[in-house]
Amino acid sequence: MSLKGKDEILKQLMASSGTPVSGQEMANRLGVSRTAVWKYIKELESEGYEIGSIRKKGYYLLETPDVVNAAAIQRHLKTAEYGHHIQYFESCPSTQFIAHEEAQNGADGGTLIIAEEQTAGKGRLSRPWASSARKGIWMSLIIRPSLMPQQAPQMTLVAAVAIVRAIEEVVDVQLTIKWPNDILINGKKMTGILTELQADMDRVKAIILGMGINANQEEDDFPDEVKEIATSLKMVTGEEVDRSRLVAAILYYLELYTKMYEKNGFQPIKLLWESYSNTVGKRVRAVMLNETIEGTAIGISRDGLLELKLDDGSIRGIYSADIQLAK
Ligand code: BT5
Repeated sequence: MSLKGKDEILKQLMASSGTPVSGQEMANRLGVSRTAVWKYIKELESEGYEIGSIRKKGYYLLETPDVVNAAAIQRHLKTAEYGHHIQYFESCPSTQFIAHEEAQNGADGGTLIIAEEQTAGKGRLSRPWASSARKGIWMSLIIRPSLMPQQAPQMTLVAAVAIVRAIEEVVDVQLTIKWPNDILINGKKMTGILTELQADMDRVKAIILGMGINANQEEDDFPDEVKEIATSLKMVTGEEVDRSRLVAAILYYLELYTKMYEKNGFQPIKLLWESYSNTVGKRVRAVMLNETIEGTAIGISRDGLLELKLDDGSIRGIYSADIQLAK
């Protein structure tokens, strides 16, 4: 886990939990001068960290701003691989674009790209994704699982289950999953997932898992077009969520379930997924690019397709669609 100087200092201050760490000691550990350490400290203060200092004893952390940078996330991290490399941006067009580039340039599996704000966040079919500053979790994880390209779409469902499990661990809320990529609270969208693929004909090179999680927004933080349909964890519970703790929990469950999927296939994930589904058993309308069909959702197949029983009794597997509950 290699961190830049400033991050390394932040990590040391966090690890000491309030006990002063001497500037000289930090300088020695990093192999830099004491003036360099002082500059890093000033930089951290300008980012909102409150750092105290006691003569002859050193620096200690008084207050941490709510940020989702590498040091904040890695403090909670329990994974073997995911999240050990983190690229953090105050603002960027889309973490998904950056992750694609990094994956093409050979970034390790488990590399996370995360931003406080996206100016051109996107959903499926290039729909816009509202990503207001410092309120949500906007991140893209590069994974390199040993899967065939046709197994990649199921990763959306693997990710949905992982995110639900992680949120349940951190926040007391009731969540449901709407096939394929929405996590809902009381019928409103709280999380969207965008799974994209870099592959040869017979081998996945990288999957870019884009996750947009509404954590601490108020209703007014959403643009008018999504106000009616969107919600955040804070809007439901009334409490601020510790975003970096939630990110670490999500990475933990993503690693666990991705490994499970690679090793044991889709069946265990399918059972978990169905237990959270708000779609199974309901009459739904599936809006696809060139047709719309209605039927009763009876489950998901071994391959992650949504299975609809149509009025003529036939069963149809849906690969990709927007699902609406039929009246
Ligand atoms: C999705 O698409 O739900 C996938 C969203 C993935 C976003 C992440 S953020 C990190 C990474 N970087 C990116 O640029 N993207 C990924 P889809 O199923 O197509 O849903 C898009 C629709 O959700 C929009 O057309 C709106 O109706 C609605 N929407 C937009 N922003 C929203 C928000 N913040 N919360 C809830 N709904 C939203």
